[in-house]
Amino acid sequence: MNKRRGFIKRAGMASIAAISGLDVVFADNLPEGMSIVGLQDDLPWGKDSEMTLLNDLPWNIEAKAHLLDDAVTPADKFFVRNNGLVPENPDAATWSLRIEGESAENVKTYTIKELREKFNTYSYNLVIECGGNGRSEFNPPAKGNQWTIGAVACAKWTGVRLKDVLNDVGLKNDAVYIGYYGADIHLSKDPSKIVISRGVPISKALEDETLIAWEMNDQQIPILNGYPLRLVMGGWPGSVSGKWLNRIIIRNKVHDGEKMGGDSYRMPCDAVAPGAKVADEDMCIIESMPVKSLITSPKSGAMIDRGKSLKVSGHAWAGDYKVSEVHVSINFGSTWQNCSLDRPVNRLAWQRWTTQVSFPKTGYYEVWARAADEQGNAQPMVVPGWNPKGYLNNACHRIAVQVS
Ligand SMILES: Nc1nc2c(c(=O)[nH]1)N[C@H]1C(S)=C(S)[C@@H](COP(=O)(O)O)O[C@H]1N2
Ligand SMILES: [Mo]
Repeated sequence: MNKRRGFIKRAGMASIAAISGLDVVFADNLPEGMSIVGLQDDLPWGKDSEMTLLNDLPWNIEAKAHLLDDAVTPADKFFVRNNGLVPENPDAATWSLRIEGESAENVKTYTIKELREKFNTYSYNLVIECGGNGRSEFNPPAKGNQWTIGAVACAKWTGVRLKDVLNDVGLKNDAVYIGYYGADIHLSKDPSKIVISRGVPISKALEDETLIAWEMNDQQIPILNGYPLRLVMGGWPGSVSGKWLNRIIIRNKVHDGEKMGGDSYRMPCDAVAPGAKVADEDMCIIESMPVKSLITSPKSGAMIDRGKSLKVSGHAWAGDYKVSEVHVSINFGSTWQNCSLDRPVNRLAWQRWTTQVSFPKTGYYEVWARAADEQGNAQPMVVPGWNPKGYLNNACHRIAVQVS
């Protein structure tokens, strides 16, 4: 961590309280993912100073749950997951996107201006969640960024439909997959090495909501999040939403680019015991992400007076599917109460849920939230299926509340 710049100053909870004068509420033993991270200097790139820096080479930055309360995640609270180095001085005016491949009828190159002029523009609110969000809780531990709960966001994305562009290029009958390439630079700085080149089956590529986007929240995309052009495919692991997009290839087989094979973004096809070795042929590519939710208000560590009820709210999402219900529990899952749940503003957007909670007596409480999707799948209360890289932890989120 922080091999280069050392942004995070390590400090014990007591000294944080002393330095900042903050009331650090029962901080010592908060549940996993709820602890208060050491003080850090302001993050660069305009990210909110409360975001957590996991790594600065490459940049990896996550949100805390209470930062994700907005229906549309603002740029300064949008997580960053980089596998390589940010391209130097990318420029929207000169950027181009090339489409080719063995299953393309033609090879075509478009500037961003040409994309805007030639095709209809669409905007959708789309959830991007890193496949490794929640990784920090697996045991045995998985290598990689130790994401807690904040590698997820739902912004408004604007661009053209990938399907309109693919149809303009022409798909051969044998087209089954697409793959992307971006302009980021391998950590080794070796120009022949590719940072990441993932893809999706043609069916996902041809969905209405699959965008080649140049705007996030009506602004140019922040450079860390892919300026000037990126793919956005809601509901699938974030790694399919290629940033700094400059090339797409149309494939007649499953795309075999960097991080499509091995343990990358793949899960054991059948569940395995924690720590098991899994043969390559027994690993399956992750597609739609599992149902999940966050409690975004109040912030964990809330202190309330006895007799007052507490408004609890957050978001829920379920990959390609809709969330059908959200429940909360204040007694460690013994009983659950139903929350009110909004419809998504469009397909693949997260859904707001809200409820009012009353606590029967004084003491320490946790509020747990549990979403279920329209297929009948609910979130597990503890960490689900272990896998080598620690993907798809969709266990219930919980916050601590002290009633006195
Ligand atoms: N070119 C490129 N695209 C990329 C990545 C990358 O490192 N390089 N990271 C991927 C991963 S693993 C995720 S989770 C998302 C994160 O998007 P964000 O950084 O905008 O949050 O981008 C994806 N697209
Ligand atoms: Mo990711």
